[in-house]
Amino acid sequence: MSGFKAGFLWGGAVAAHQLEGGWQEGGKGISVADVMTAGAHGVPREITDGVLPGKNYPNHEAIDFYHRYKDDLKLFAEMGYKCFRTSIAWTRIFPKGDELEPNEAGLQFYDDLFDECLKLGIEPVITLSHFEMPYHLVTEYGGWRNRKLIDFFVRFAKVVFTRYQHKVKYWMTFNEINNQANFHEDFAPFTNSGLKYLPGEDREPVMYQAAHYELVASALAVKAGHEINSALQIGCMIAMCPIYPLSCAPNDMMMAMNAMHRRYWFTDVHVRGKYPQHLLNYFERRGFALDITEEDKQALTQGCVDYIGFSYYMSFATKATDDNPQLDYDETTSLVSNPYVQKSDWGWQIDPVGLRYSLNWFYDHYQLPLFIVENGFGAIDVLESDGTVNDQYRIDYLAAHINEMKKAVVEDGVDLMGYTPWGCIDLVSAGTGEMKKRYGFIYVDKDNEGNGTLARSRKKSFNWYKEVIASNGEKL
Ligand code: P53
Repeated sequence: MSGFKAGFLWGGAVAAHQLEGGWQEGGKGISVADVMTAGAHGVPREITDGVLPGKNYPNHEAIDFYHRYKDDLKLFAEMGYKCFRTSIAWTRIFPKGDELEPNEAGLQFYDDLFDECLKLGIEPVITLSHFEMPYHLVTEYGGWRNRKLIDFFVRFAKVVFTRYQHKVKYWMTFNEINNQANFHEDFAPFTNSGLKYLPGEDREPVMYQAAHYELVASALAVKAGHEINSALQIGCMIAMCPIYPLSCAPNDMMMAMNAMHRRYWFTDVHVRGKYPQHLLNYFERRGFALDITEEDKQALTQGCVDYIGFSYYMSFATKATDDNPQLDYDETTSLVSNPYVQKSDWGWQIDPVGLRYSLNWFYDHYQLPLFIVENGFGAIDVLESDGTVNDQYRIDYLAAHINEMKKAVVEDGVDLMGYTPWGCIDLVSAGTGEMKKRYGFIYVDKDNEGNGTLARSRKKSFNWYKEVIASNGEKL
């Protein structure tokens, strides 16, 4: 093969809560993203008890895509997008999450959005749950620690699969489901699973329980989706940060292997429909008594995913230490800095080769088609007086990654479906809630405090990416 296959899905990616705004429009309910304030690098976002006066909630307005999507999609079409990845805000369809009937105004919004995409020749790629579950499910049910959420999620999935089956072919269930492997911090458990830990609670088994219910819900959704329409392609979505050993010392290598086990077992369950033995042994060693029924196991085998969607931003590194004889990986304490790579202003390690490695790792393990549904460079952009942004650093980052992606396809034979860089239009950062951590090809005039006209303008990378797509990845 000389390059990317015909029909390669070039595009861009976003998530509903990070760009739509309109947080109370069309009957939308409050989501977990609506109760998170703005933070900064090193300053965590605050998760408040409901929406409180006087706090800065950046997702409430975001970039007002809810009202401006027609113009924004035109800009994506101008770049030549073949596809556009976004999510459906669960709270637009089921405002509280536990209703029996969906909210028609929310369904209509996505009908209009998808129609507009298709009119422009852009195929929607849809995530069902991207960090925005109904907040009511947190306060009433304790989030995904409660088995009842399986039914609520599956109901939501069935409604949208049925409604959009002729408009949307590519789906993913839970965004970056494995982020919650980082359970000591409050961010990932809340955004992934609506988990608020109790003081002194042993967090780790709660995380495994919530993830189990999500994996069962995902499998049931995949099965239902295929029954509704066998043409639907339903994938998982994994945050891939490959974990390297800091040195070639044998125990560093074993530590890295254990770390990969602890961060990527989620993919095993999604793809193979069962838990890897290393994790079952770990549960036993730690005495975690999880609620995993025979019925659940059956469901997992019947809802294996069609492809693996994943994000790639950075690689990690780890090492063995004397105080950790079992070489257990703890994402909060076990990571070390890699001396061979640079970092972004937010401390994310920049490693294009890691993308080629990740593609090979996934393909060696699972032999399923892969879809890079996020990749990008969060940076501070400067708007010049003539309205342009000279973001050569972003072009350099993306070009280096596409180059490695090409090697994985052409030299290594990986089956790659497409590539959708993250935050193709500037939006609210998930991790920090900032506007100034920008990823877009399109600049949005808005700052961290919420000031700005929301005007859009093309950055230098806009024309560059247009050429990349037009040349099917040849002109970098
Ligand atoms: P932000 C951590 C590590 C890798 C990906 O992230 C992550 C996170 C969470 O911060 O999230 C994904 O906005 C996620 C997007 C998010 C994007 O990466 O923190 O799927 O919602 O915006 C970039 O810079």
